[in-house]
Amino acid sequence: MIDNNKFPNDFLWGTATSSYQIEGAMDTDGKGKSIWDTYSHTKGKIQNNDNGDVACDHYNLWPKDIKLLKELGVKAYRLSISWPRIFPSGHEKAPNLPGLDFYSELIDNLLENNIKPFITLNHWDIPQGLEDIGGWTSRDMVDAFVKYSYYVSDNLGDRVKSWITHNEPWCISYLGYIQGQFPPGLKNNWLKSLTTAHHLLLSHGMSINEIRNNSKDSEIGITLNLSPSTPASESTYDVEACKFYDAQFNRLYLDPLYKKSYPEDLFDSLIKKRLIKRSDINFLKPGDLKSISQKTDFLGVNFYSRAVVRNNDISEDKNLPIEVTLKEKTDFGWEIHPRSLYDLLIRIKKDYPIEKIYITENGCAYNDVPDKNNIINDSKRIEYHSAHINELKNAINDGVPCEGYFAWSLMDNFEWCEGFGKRFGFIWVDFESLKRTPKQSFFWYKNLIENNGKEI
Ligand code: IFM
Repeated sequence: MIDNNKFPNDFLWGTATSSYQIEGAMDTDGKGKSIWDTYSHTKGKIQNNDNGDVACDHYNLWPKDIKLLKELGVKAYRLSISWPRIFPSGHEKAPNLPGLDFYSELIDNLLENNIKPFITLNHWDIPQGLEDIGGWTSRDMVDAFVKYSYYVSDNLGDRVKSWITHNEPWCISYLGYIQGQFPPGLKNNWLKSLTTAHHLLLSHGMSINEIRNNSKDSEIGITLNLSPSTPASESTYDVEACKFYDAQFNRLYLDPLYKKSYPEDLFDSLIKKRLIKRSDINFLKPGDLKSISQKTDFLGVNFYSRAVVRNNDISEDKNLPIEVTLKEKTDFGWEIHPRSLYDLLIRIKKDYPIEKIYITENGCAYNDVPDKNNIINDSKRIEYHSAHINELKNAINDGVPCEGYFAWSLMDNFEWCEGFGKRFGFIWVDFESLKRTPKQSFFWYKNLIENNGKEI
C-alpha cells in the first residue's frame, strides 16, 4: 500500500513495449528479417512454436494503441525501433524510408497527445544480415550501430528527446552465448559472451555523439537489467558464487560505463576456471573504455526480481543448508521481492556517480483471463506494481535521483522464448482477434498517475 507521500511533481509515469514483441508486419514496407524472425521460425525454440509475425499487429493498429495510452494517462511511452525496418539487412548505405516514416508518424501522434516518446534503438531484433557476419561478436557491429543510430536520430531527433541505446545487454550476451536460450543459441561460450557485451557497450559509447549532434537538448542513456544478489547460505561457496553472479550480471556493465574498468575479479575467476584465457581479453582495445564511459544523461534500470545464489559447482552435501526463504512467485516463476528494488537503487547511488535514473521496466506475468462480464481482475499485478512503486518512493525519499517509472508492459505481447503464454500487460490482447481489453490494473495505474503516485 503506497502511503500518502507524493512523488516529485514532474515525475514521468509511463509504460514500455518493444518492436518485435508488438509490431508484427514482419515483412511490410521493406522490412528485412531480424534474428528473432529467424529464431522464432526455428522449430522448438519458442514455446508452442509461436512467432512475432503478427504479434499485436501494432504496426497497423497503432492509432488504437495511442488512444489507449492517452486513456491510461501516461506522460511517457517507451518503444523500440526495429533496426531491420530501417536497414533491412544492416548493410545498406541508405535507410529504408518507409520504415522511418512509420516511426515518424507514430511519434508525431504521441506528441500530439502529449506523450513523451522514449526510444530504444536496440531491443534485440537486429538484422539477420548482421548476424550473418558474426552479430555482436564482430567489432563491425559497432560501426553498423553507429550508422543506424545516426540515421534514426537524424530523422527523429527533432522530436524525440529521450534515447536509450541498448536494452538489457546481459540478455544478449548471457542468454545468447552462455544459456543458449536467445539467438544465436550458443552455450557456455564465455569468450563470445564477453566479446558481445564489450561490443554492445562500445557501440553505446560510440553512438552518443552522433545522437547528441542530431538531437539537440536530448537525454541519452542505456538500459540495464540489474538485480541484487544474496547468497543462499553463509558458506564461502555461496558467498563466492554470489560475488561471481554480481560481477557477471551487474558489474560487467556498470563498471565500464561508470568506472572506466572491467571487473578484474570476473576475468580472474573465468581464467581460473579455464573458461577463457587471459589473451582472449584482447577484444578490449586501447581507448575502448574511454569511449564506453562517455558521459550519459541517465541510466535506465529494468527490475523484476532478486537473485538468491547457490553454488552449483560443489555437491549439496558439502554445502551449508539453504538459509534464505523465497517469497511468492509470479506466473513466470520469478520471486516477488520489492525491497530488492530499494536495495538495488541505494547500492547504485552509493557505488556509481549516476545523476539520473529511470525505471525503464518493472512488471510481472500473470495469466488472468476475462470473466463472464469481460472483466480481467488481475489483482496480483496491481499488488506487484503497488509494492514496487512504494519501494521506489522510499528510495527517492532516501536520495535516489529517479525521475520516472515505466511499467512493463502496456499490453500483453510476444514474450520471447515463452511465446504468447506469459502476459505482462495492463491490456489483455486476444491474439486471435487482436482485440484489446484493459485489465483492472489499467484502471488502477490510470488512477495512480492522476494522483501522481498516490493510491486512492
Ligand atoms: O519482455 C521482456 C522485455 O522485452 C525485456 N525485459 C524483460 C521483459 C519480461 O521478460
